[in-house]
Amino acid sequence: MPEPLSSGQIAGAVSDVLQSTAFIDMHTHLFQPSLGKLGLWGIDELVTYHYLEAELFRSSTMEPAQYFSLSKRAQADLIWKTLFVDNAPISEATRGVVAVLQAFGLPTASADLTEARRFFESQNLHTHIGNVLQLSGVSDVVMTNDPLDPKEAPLWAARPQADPRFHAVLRLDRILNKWSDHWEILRAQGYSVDESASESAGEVRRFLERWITTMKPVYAACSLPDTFAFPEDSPRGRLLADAVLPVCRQANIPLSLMIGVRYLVNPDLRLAGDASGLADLRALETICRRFPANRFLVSLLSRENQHELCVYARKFRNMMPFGCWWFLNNPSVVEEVTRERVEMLGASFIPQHSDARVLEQLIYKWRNTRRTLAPILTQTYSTLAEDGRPVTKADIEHDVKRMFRGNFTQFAPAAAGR
Ligand code: FIX
Ligand code: ZN
Repeated sequence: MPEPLSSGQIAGAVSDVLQSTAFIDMHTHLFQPSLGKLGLWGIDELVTYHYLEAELFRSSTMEPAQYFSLSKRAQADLIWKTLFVDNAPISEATRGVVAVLQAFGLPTASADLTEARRFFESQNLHTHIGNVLQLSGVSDVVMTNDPLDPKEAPLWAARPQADPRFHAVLRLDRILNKWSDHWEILRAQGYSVDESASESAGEVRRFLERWITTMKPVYAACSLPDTFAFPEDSPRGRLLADAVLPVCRQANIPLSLMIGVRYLVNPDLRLAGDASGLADLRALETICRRFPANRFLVSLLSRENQHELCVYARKFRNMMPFGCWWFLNNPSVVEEVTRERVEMLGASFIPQHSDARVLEQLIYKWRNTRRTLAPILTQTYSTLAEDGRPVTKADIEHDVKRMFRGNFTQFAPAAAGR
């Protein structure tokens, strides 16, 4: 019988377990090396992350159009000067860049990016990926792969070499949210589909099956607006019910629903132009109830939707809440959301994903997650011990492994291959 921890030992045990458990990062925009230039890394990409672009325009008089006409290097120089030199990098996203520089022993308060550029330019990508995963405490990275992305789709046709550390995801935003812009592309590829998608379900199933064979995705995914409704008399409503969900059942993969985006509320900001909105979760309720044989990984963008999500997770075991997505990925909100999830769901949820778009972001996003979770888990186990149930290190290991590995591989067994 493992020794129960004394109240003074719990914090140390929690921190040990968080540090020693390798996490599965179940949603990123990173790419395996064989997908080439799609994968972003290095200081210029870190500094021009769309989170920082949004912050730049609050501290600079430059018009977005002028900013986007600059070279990547000039954009990075401007953001570095504005947000890291002229102002202290106190926001979550700017502090993240500082943490990455520190992790590689680079100066964090330089006047420019010369030394940082020299360091990253000297890295061998394969070795660098290994170092970054090591520093982040991450064993597996789940990508976001779009079969209709004109840059990405041809790369898959060339049968890219798989990397066991990277897992593919079949991203369906263009099919479900932008059917009117994309049905003719499917038709040009030989699928007899129609504009209203009233006669297209069979052909879309054929398209999805082909890409499941090509990508071997661990799940399918789609982000959805705050106005998402289901059922809905629309191409999205029809294709979700008659194509996507049947194919997911057949392939035994879950569908990830990321709900609550207000797309391009300020289009001038491009990727930084999206916002969040409160969603009516009755769509989610209906989908979970109507499709019990499907599994759903669910993340919601609105802070105000988080309580309902916990309640629905208690009603539908085919739904797995995950992550504090995008604008929620800030310690104050992660803390609030995670405490409530532990109180209502125990360890039956996935606390976080990184949503990293640049490789080295894994370092600070997972450092922050471990830093925010440590006091929450310490208080959770201390309260349990206080209430009379002795706590062992094995209990903590079990729950942390479940939250950052087991819950995901239970819903997405293809990811457990390794
Ligand atoms: O839809 C998504 O996967 C979002 O995460 C992204 O579109 C978003 O731009 C992002 O990078 C959030 O962190
Ligand atoms: Zn994302």
